[in-house]
Amino acid sequence: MATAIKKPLTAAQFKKKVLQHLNFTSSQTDYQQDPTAVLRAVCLTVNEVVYEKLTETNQYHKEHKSRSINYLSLEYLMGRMLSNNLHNLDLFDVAQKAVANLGFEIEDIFEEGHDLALGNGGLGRLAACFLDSLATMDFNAVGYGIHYEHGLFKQQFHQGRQIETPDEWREYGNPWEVCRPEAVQNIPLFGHVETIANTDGSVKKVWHSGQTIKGVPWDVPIVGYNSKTVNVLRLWESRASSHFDWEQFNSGDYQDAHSAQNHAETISKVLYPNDETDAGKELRFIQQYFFCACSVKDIIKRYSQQHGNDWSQFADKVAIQLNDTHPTIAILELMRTLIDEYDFAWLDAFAMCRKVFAYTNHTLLPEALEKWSVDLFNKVLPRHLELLFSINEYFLNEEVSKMWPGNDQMRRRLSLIEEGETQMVRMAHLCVVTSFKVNGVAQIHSDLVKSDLFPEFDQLYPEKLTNVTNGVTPRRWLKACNPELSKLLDSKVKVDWAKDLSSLSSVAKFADDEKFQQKFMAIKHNNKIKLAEEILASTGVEVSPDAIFDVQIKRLHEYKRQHLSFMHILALYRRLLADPDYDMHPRVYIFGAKAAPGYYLAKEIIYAINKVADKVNNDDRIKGKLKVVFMPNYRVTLAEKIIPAADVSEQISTAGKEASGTGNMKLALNGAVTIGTLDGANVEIAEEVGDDNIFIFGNTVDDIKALEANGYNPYDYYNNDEEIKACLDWLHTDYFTPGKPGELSAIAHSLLDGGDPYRLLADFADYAKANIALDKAYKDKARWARMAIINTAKMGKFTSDRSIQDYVDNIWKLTPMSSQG
Ligand code: CBF
Repeated sequence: MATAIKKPLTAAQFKKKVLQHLNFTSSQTDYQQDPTAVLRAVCLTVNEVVYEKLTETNQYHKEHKSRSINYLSLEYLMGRMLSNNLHNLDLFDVAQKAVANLGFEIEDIFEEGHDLALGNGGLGRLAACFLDSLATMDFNAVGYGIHYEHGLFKQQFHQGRQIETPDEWREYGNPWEVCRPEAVQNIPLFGHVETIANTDGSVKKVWHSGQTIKGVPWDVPIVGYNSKTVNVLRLWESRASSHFDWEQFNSGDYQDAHSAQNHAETISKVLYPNDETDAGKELRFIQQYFFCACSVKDIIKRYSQQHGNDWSQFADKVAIQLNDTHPTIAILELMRTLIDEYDFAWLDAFAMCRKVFAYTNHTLLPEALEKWSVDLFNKVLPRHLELLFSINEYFLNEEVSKMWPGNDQMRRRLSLIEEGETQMVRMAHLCVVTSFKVNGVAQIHSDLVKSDLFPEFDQLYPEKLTNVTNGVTPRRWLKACNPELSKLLDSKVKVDWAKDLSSLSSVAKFADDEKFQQKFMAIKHNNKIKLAEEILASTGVEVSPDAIFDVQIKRLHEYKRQHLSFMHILALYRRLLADPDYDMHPRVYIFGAKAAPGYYLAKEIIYAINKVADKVNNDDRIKGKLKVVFMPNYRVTLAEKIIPAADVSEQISTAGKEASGTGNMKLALNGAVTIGTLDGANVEIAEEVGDDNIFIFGNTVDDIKALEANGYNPYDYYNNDEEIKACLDWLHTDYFTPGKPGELSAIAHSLLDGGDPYRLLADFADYAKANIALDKAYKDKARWARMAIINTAKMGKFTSDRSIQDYVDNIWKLTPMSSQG
């Protein structure tokens, strides 16, 4: 297992198979003009290798009855699959040659592919990185999610404003998925619960559902890198349990004959485009239950195929990870199944759930901690609500009251039900009570989970709360996206760094080597030239690759503070207008971000950045020293182009708000130097690269708490800092929006009268100072090259392989294929 896997095909064989698929699978002989057909044929060729490995993987785990991890996530941000699969199968060169022989550049073929954008941001991308690592490390894992018809919306700008259009990622099919009719599930919803008295005095509960939805699984193979494993991501599509009303259709009522079908299909129609906030819709609740119920049934089915009706080994063979609270209902579904369908005693079922589930918390933002109304629960899942109440009763009486006797306040605080005008179910509490481990996603975040979010739970269950710092797959985020840098690293590192990222630390010894510095920075320069072309094509703005490429790419959210960088851009622009010789190295600010469609201020920030960009980019007075571009439709594929070209990585969230971040890791891995706050994984990045190789600024978590304790007043900064005042006042004028004064006022309002909820003004001066230090460092070419190299060399900790190993050792307790004999 540990040895390198033999190349499965030669270039000649690969080409032959592509031609065969063009001829016999799609009857497309005229392929020279049709790169889409070539893409499809290439994918089908790759799939031949993939499915053979998938069969072997399945057989192995069946024979060995391996313990599995079942990753439940409402989001997977997979991006494109072809390049990644080719790299992981060691077929990249082979495919490149074969495709060149057919008259195409492999990159042009990649461009024909669609992103699988079934996620919003960090959480969904993390899930994708974890699947890659699990397969690479030969663990038995299944990812479960929803087969959304429309993934994350496409973003365009119209006169600077975000416009959303639907994502049609599989309008004409997706070569990477296969439907599995043999694994369809039927999912009940609504209805009522009947209580039947047994002759022995006990009662049996029977849920009579009001509707049944069909869950149809689509499997996307997940190919490990240089490993034996191909796992699957199983995505559930909702369909009506019967097609349509045939009689109604025949009687001419065409519309209504389809209504049940339309209703059922709505469940998997769209990904909710909110990042970290609860959409609060019944449909979202049903989505969650639908995919959890399908997945739990599937997990039980897979287990039963190996162990029949013997439940004694279930908890030894099955672990279920809840990716945030979105899949929490899986807990209640397993409880219900064990009790109602397999006659488990309540306590045994509860004990089983406590051995099987583990939960990852991804945010402290209160608005993102999901709560569902008891009424909604009762309407959609009446039986589950009963079970929830019974868990709550047990928990409060047997655990809370025993730990804190007579403490009603504590019972209220910890209860799974929040009392108030409307009773709400606290999903995170249910997770903590019922999971055997709960983890945060970076050390500082996990510490805050313990100290600020769940301190009482930490007292109650001392070993339960833990940390697993996030990571990213170096296969996609270095090897595939930055081929030139990868080659340079190959030449210096003797082991396969893509599988052992800590081996890159050996490159640190070349950080002062002039020749190596030149090569490293020449690669960065080439990547910047390519990105400059992309920027010109997508925004019409010409930028110089000699400028500093300063990158902020992530979802748009106030806590991430894109508007801090925006304010600083205004400040630089002012300085340049006041003094065109103002000493700064030319800088290009590159933004990429989608705003949730209903998030007003986030959209105003996009608009403001675009408007200021229009002005700045066309102002000859500043001699091209400052450029601002907002690249539309930020997604995985665009990130793969931006990250290798970044000089500076902006990680400037308010301390305590960004749970971890993963873009920070990807950018540093590709030699970008971070300017950031002591937040999320920035703290650990700083520890790894050392203070000399990162620009840390701003208030710490404790400072922010102190500021708040003293009564934070944004006007203190406005009145005492001439630059802040001038920049905020500028936004009320029509300088950037001729004839329309006040069009950019929303940001100023939120920072002043709105109370500056993310303490931007408190960090502004220090951020500006850190930027001066950064500018100075960049002007010193050798110093900057050293910093960039050290960043790449010291990112070993942040491979998702390390995260997965932490989960395996401390939470999941899995054994890889190779060690099972
Ligand atoms: O843990 C993965 C990421 O999750 C989020 O995106 C989330 O959705 N809660 C966090 O905001 C990120 O900090 C984190 O890296």
